[in-house]
Amino acid sequence: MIPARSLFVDIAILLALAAIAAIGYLYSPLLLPKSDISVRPDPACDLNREACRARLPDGGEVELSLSPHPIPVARPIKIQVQVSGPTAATVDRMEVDFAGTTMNMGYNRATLSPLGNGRFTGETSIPLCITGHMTWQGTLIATTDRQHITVPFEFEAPIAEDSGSTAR
Ligand SMILES: [Cu+2]
Repeated sequence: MIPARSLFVDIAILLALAAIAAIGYLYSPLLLPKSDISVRPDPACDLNREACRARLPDGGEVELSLSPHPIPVARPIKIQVQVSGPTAATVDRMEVDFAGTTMNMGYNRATLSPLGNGRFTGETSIPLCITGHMTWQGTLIATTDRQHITVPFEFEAPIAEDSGSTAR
C-alpha cells in the first residue's frame, strides 16, 4: 500500500500549496508596499474664504475646511475633512501637515479624529512667521489599507489685509 499512501501525501501537499496560494492572494494588498497618489486641489479655491475640494482617482472627492476665516496664526484652527466616494470607507488615518512654502516653519502635523461617513475633524495651530505673513502648504494625508493619498492645499496666513496696512 506504499503507492496509495504516497498519493495521499502528494494530495495533502497540493491542497496545502493551494491554501497558501489562496491566502496569499487574499492578503496581498496588505503585504505589498503602499503606493503614493498625490492629487491637486482646485487652484482658484481660497481656504481663507471657503472649503476647497480635490478630485480623487476613484471619482470621489476630498474637501478641506480650515476655520475661522481668515485662517489665524498662533490661535486654534479647526480642521474639517470630508471624503466622498469609494475611498471614504477605506481611510484608516487622516492627517494634515502644515509647512512653510518658502522657509522651514518646523513640524506642524495634526492627526484628525474620524466621525464616520468619511468625515474627520481636528484642531491645530500654526506659528506666526517672522516675516509677518507667508504662504503655507497644508497637505492632507489620507492613509488607506493600500495607499497614501496626499493633497497639497496652499493658503496665506495671516492674509495680507490682516496685517493692519491701510496704505491702499
Ligand atoms: Cu515663515
